[in-house]
Amino acid sequence: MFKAIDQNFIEKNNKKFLKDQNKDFEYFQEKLLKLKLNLGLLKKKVFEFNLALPSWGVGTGGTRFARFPGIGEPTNIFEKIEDCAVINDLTGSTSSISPHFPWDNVSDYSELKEHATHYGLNFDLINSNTFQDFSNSKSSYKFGSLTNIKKKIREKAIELNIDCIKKGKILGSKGLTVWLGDGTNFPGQQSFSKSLENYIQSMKVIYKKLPKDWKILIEYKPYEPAFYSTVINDWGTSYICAKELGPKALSLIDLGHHLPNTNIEMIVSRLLDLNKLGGFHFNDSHYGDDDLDTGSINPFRLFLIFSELTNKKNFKNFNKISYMIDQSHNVTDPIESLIQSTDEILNAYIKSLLINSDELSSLQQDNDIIGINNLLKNAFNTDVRSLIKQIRLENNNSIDPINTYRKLNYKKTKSKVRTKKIFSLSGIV
Ligand SMILES: [Mn+2]
Repeated sequence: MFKAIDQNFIEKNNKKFLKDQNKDFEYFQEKLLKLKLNLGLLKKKVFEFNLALPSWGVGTGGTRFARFPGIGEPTNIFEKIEDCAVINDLTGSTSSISPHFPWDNVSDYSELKEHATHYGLNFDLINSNTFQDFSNSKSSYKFGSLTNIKKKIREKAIELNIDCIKKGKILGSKGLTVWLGDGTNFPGQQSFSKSLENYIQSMKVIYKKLPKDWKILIEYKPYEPAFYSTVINDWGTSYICAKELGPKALSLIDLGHHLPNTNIEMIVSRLLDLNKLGGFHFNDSHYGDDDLDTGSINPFRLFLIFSELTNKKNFKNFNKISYMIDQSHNVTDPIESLIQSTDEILNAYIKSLLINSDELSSLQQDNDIIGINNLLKNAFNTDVRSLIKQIRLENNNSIDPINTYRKLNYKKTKSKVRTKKIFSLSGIV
């Protein structure tokens, strides 16, 4: 750690927040005593939680209309790693990066791994991209990739995924996330049944190539880019495929990949009960897959999701699940958004740990609904920020990461060296 930012700079900046922090943390500790919670244990749980950053998230995203890039944007995966390291040096919670291939293709993957290690980062799950063409070849993904009616195109998409596994092995990753844009815009355009069958057959070939200690995550989404039907459209379809493939196949929940008002926390519970919850893509949304910053719209929902993950029954599996941020930063500096989102996720996580599972069960036994509501709201309304700050202080990270980051003038400095024009990718990913 502390390769991207001088540790002394962080420490110096922390000093001006110390007085307030000590006061706030004292108050929080009193709260913990009342709740009969062990501070050491709580700190350990937060410290052990790892959140992966998406390589594409440090660049400015865009809508399908346009992209408005900021200054000093990373122009390649090496620079993206550098930006991720800035976030990790400041927050101490994001020591891994999730690459996307072919976007992040390089000529030497050992060199890439070394570069990340130098910055104190490792590689999380690999993402394969078969939702766009990367060459002018005739075998286009226009009508689908792993589910395409043409065998030759399915084989090409399978090959791309296998290639991702090969790259991931060198990088030290332990899994592959597959999300497809495959679907249709017209009734009757494709057979629902045949395309799902093609998907399962294609995934079986990829599954066979997985190393022993790898997992493969099936990400679902109801619509977009296909607007009439999507092959892997919901958690049920994802679960059926994961079950068909075997124990290494699990479902991935991207919070934005649901129709409005879907009870996501209930899906979390279901998939946990079925032992098929493999990972999360965190973001927030208001209308559809908006890819807004996590917790910026509905922090209470995020808290309820974590409450399912951390309850007495499920917590043993908490650290087996992969957690990643997946959002598109159109109007902010992506580094600031990712710091803020990390804070929102930690806030929701810690607040969920304040819920007493036994007390909740007993209130449920009595059908004491107001009591239950109070129990949840008391946890949700507790200000846990001083705990996050304290952990950062003790681990030499920044008490106020955004403040420290702004003092760095990082992007302005980078804009002098990152002068290469980036290929403009419009569209949310
Ligand atoms: Mn996603």
